[in-house]
Amino acid sequence: MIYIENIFAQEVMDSRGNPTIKASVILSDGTQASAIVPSGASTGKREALELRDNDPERYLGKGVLKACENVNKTIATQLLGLSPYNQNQIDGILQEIDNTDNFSNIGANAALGVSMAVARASAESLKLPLYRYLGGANALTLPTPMLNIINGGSHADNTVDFQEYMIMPVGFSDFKEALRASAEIYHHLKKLLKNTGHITSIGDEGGFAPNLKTNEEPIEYILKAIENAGYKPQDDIAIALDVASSELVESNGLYNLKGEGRKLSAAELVEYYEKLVAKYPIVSIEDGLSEDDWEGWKLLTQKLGNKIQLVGDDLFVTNAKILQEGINQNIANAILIKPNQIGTISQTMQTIRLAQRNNYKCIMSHRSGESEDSFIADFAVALNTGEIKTGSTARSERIAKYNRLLEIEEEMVISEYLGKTLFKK
Ligand code: 2PG
Ligand code: MG
Repeated sequence: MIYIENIFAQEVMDSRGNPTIKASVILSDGTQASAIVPSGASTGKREALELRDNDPERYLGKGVLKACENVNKTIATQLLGLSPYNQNQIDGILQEIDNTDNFSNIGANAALGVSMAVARASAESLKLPLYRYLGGANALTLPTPMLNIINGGSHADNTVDFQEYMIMPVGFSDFKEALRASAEIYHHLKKLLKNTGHITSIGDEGGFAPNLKTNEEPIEYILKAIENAGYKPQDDIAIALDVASSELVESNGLYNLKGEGRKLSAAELVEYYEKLVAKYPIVSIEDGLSEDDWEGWKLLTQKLGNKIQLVGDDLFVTNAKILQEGINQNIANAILIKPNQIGTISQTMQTIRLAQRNNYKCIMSHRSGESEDSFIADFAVALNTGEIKTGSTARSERIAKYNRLLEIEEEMVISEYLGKTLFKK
């Protein structure tokens, strides 16, 4: 029987220069695999705990040595000798060791690093690609990417309030071509911004971060870039937004659009979204209202729920219990999936399956603080999420995921898996 022989963690860097955990697992057959945990900036209040050292002497308090020690001592002691192939059992033990519902003892960063590394080691020891190990014969679908090409909010130091303006290449039959079109649009957007006197420096997720006057202007720029690149807005390329409005809401319930110098009530903001959706080819809005504004969410879902995708990120925090509550109350129709919001691969899968059973769309997602780890690319294919959000076509930590998806598509074509790649629009 193959068993887990060693587990250890070390502190490495994320894409923002903050420390994060790299967990490694060694199996008795000699297989060694590692995983690096990402980290968010606009985090939801109900996310699982990311354990930081809070020692001001190191990394401005952001060190993760305690979380590493939890892996090296507490977690390793409990998992050594067990089979790596029972992911559910491993993840269940991680939850038991922690004994809270949000990993507030050992840290979700410690738990997720181990959970991912165990899955990867298992796949490698069985000589299966990670997507095939996690998804079995059902792993069929290359996801439609959502590329964040203009960054605002807490991901950039500019005047744009909405956090993410994304393009979705919806009119293509394979991933490779969809990605090519997106990269071409990105370059055209750069040219356009430059020619109109804007800065072309980029934000945390590789999108440009110009100082524009309204939250509509980025959409206008993107539409122009799509046309300049020779594509048709809507038919070839649709627009998706992540407003990340939990970052905009004030204690009086008003949403502060600082860049535009106005404050809106939830009802006014919903009306604004309706106007934007009527005017532009917007197919998806994420976190349109704040995580606590469930009344506002009800209104938003009533008004736009049968027209476009309404995605809960801070709202659901990849948590099956909270998602179930949303399903019961008819709130949103899609969920963003971020494994580190919940803490283990098995819990993430549970949430995805709950969403899929209830016809909620799933979008696999990176965090704004990322690494070269491409786990989520395989995970998206494994669970047929159909969509992935992993930044612009710039910055290697974003490109790592796209390159992995290109590789997976190629692998499926070469192996003539079901005859062709199923890139789902
Ligand atoms: C989001 C994410 C990823 P962060 O809000 O969807 O784009 O940002 O990781 O900062 O929460
Ligand atoms: Mg979000």
